[in-house]
Amino acid sequence: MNDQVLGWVRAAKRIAVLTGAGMSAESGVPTFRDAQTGLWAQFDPAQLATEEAFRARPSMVWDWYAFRREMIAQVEPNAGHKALADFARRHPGRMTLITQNVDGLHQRAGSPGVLALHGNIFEDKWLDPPKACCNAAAAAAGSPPYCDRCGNMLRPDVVWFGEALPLRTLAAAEDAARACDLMLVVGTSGVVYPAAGLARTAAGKVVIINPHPTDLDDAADAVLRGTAAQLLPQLMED
Ligand code: BV8
Repeated sequence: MNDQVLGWVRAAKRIAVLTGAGMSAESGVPTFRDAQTGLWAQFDPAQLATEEAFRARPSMVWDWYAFRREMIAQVEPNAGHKALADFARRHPGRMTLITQNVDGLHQRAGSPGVLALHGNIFEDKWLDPPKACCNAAAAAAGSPPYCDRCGNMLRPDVVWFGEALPLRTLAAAEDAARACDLMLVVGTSGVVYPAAGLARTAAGKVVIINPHPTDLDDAADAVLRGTAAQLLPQLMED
């Protein structure tokens, strides 16, 4: 373990953590870089995770999310998720956890106040603004479920490409980046904005934890070539 980075963690009063899909890789959740499986193998997630794709092929996109939900429901938070949650519990108010992940694993590990920039794959919302007849609890079964009075469809409550991030969540994440004296950037390729931009607005030192090079390596004060479940328990041991 890098003693200099360990020293930065021990000395930091305000730690911001930004995580991506690599955070959940050791729980068994494929990352976006990983090849897609089955029916969706020929699609790039950035093509599927869009309102346009959903309106064009609602049942295929809905089934992709249903497949991902079923897979995520069967996995557990890994040692990396737990190390972050346990640190936050031992040091209340010292860490702000910002995630691009929609899998809810940080929340299940017990991390408080998770800033989920891209939503939650297990939540639904109406595709079009709901009318008085649109009652999600009574939606007609289907892929996707829909309002049998007006035809409005339910969609996953995640942020698709081309959609704005939840303003308050993003503002809180930007505040945490500007106020931190250390930012840990874990398991993200740093390709998707505005989330990746947080690593470039961090006031404090930036430490990247990733087994492979990322688009953010140039912004880092230190790069730890390793995995989330291996390195985070060592880093967050205090
Ligand atoms: C928006 C939810 C505007 C859905 C996702 C500049 C500024 C603003 C926008 C843009 C911009 N440039 C381009 C854009 C547009 C776009 C974008 O960024 N495109 C990219 C492709 C270039 N951004 C958007 O569209 C965003 N919206 O800007 O709206 C706007 C404003 C006002 C009004 C209207 C519109 C919305 C982006 C959110 C998209 N939704 N997820 C779903 O999940 O289905 S993004 C999704 O992909 C994930 O949430 C995640 O964010 C991203 C994948 O990235 P990573 O998490 O980094 O994962 P990846 O697989 O890439 O990498 C994994 C990493 O882990 C690797 O580095 C690997 O080495 C590492 N790893 C592997 N194993 C391990 C590991 N690390 C540690 N341990 C291990 N064991």
